[in-house]
Amino acid sequence: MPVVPYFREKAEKMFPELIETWVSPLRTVTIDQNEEGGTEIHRDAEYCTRELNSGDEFILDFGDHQTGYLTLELAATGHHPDAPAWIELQFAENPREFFENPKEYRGWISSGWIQTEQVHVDVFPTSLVLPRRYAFRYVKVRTISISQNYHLLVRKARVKAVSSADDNRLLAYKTEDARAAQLDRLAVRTLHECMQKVFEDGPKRDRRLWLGDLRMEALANYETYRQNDLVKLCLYLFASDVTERGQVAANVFIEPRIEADFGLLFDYSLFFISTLLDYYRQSQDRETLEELYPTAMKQLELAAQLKGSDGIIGDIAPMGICFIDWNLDLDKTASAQGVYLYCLGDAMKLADCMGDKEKAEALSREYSLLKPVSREQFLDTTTGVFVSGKQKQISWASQCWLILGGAVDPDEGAQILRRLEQMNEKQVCQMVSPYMYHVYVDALIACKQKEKALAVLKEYWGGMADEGADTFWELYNPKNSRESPYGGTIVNSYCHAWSCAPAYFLRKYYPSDQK
Ligand code: RAM
Repeated sequence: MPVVPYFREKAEKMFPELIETWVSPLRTVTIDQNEEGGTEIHRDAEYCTRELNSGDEFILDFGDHQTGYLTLELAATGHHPDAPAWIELQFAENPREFFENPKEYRGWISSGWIQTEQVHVDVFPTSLVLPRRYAFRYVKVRTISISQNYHLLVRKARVKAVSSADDNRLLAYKTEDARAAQLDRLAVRTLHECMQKVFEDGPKRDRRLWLGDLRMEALANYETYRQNDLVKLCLYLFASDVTERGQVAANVFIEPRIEADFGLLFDYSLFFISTLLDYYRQSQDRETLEELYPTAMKQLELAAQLKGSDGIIGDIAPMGICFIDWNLDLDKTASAQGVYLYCLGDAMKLADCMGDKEKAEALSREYSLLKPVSREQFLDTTTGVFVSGKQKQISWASQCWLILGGAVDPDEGAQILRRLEQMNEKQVCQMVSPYMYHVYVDALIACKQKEKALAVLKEYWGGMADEGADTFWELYNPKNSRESPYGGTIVNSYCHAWSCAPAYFLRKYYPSDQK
């Protein structure tokens, strides 16, 4: 994709230093699976007291989610080692990962993401420093083969944990509500782990800057760490490598050099507008607004070309595909219209901030025109809810996005959401990711349903907490614990920043116990 050198050079100077913290395991454990598929964790004899032979194993528990580099101090006892120690390491964010067989994974994304490693060690004592960064709370160390003439000792294990989130800057969140406090704590930890050189989506996978994820991470960041320069860097990274037509990518690699990925997502490109608007509102950084405003407006312009004469977004292929949620059955026609409306509204506000009066007025006219048109096009008069596509699919996503887009007023939006709740679940295409649940909570708040929004936060994110989460997950379908769009849960990420919504919503809308 064509590089924009000025933005590239600016971005290159903005990468943050990572804060390094050495963390030792809290305890050694055993983990068993129970009949319901859950896991049970028990304390075990300390790892450093053991003399290991072939086939022995132990699990280190680091007490919380870590993102970093593991070092093991290895030694040998007995006769002089006459063969290498062959060791396997397995890292798990969620203990369930230990019960999934990597060899059985047949999914469509690379099994290279599965966090296992095998090493051969010839000479003792030695410090075994793993070169790759891992995301985990637990590490299983298993000896595949040790010669009968000696035993292996792991004298010490520790991890050099890395993050660009500075805990000294973390704003306090005070509440008497234990559940809210718990959700906030887990959400902040999730964000902390994903704040690296950029806002990553997840430190296990894809370890990369995605625009849709960035929008939500930035929102949570404004309520927590307020490291706004990291948002700024990410915006410049997206602006620094755009398609020939000027579309920003859905995600960007930063190593070995900055390079946009080739896959394009219609909705993610549009969210450049909202992310810039949110950033400007928080930072009042005029220079960035002025420099990136044309890139933002370009996204709207490209999307506007997809509208038919009726004002409805048609074939979105020229801008890639529409993401919305990881539910593969979802019809995205109505959601795409909602996202367009939502970003049109934000573009209008952005033009206003810029003092670009003419543009702001033109967008405002378009917005007023398109809201009723979208309502009419997608609202089904029989059921009273929005439908999408030829099959007239009813989904949570369509309702939430058209509500957020302003196709209906808050009262009607609230009625629509209530109607959906009363429908038979089988009739409704469900949400499967915290990303989409964030949008649902947002829609509830837009419809002045704060009580309900809080209940959803507590029930959905609380569900993950009750399953033992240390950080919130990429996918969570309370009705299907095997939910994965990838063809296997072993590659799912269990620390995914698009799920840090509780820190954003709780702190912004329910401060100091005003529930
Ligand atoms: C997943 C990523 C990311 C998301 C994209 C669309 O693979 O982990 O979080 O934004 O999909």
